[in-house]
Amino acid sequence: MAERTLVIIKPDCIQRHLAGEIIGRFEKKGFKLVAAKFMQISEELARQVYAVHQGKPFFEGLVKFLSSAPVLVMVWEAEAVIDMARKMMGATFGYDAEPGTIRGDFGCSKGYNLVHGSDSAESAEQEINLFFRPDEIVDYKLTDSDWLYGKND
Ligand code: DAT
Ligand code: MG
Repeated sequence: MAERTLVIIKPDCIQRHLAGEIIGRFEKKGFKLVAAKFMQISEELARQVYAVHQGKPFFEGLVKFLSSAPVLVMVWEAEAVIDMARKMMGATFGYDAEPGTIRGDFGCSKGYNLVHGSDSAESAEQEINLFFRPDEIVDYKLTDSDWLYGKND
């Protein structure tokens, strides 16, 4: 089965009207959207999403930011999608991110960074389970998948 990753279009990205731009980049790349939810993340859930950063100096601010306004949470699927999505997002902050990446093209903050993407297969599985029940992830075939991926999908 192709890999899956959790992507969050964060509060700053929604407020800056950039959600469509981000979705468009992943669509055009050829990733398959298999789940999506527009919601406001509770402080408790934000703590779970960023549990690995608990104790770091920026943790409380990060939790406050992620739960401050609505987000769009998505699951995207493709071979090696975890690494590809993170490459497309760029370095953690727009200040350092290369032009051509999402963070590099749309941000210059050292605090807000528009998007979240899972960083490993383990965190992807864990993060997807935080937001979606198995029956909320849609199983279907893109009609152009042979053209997108070759015949090896
Ligand atoms: P990434 O989002 O690139 O995976 P990360 O997992 O290291 O980055 O950190 C999670 C989030 O925490 C990141 O999106 C923004 C915030 N963050 C990371 N390092 C920070 C720092 N030094 N100061 C403030 N916020 C930080
Ligand atoms: Mg991370």
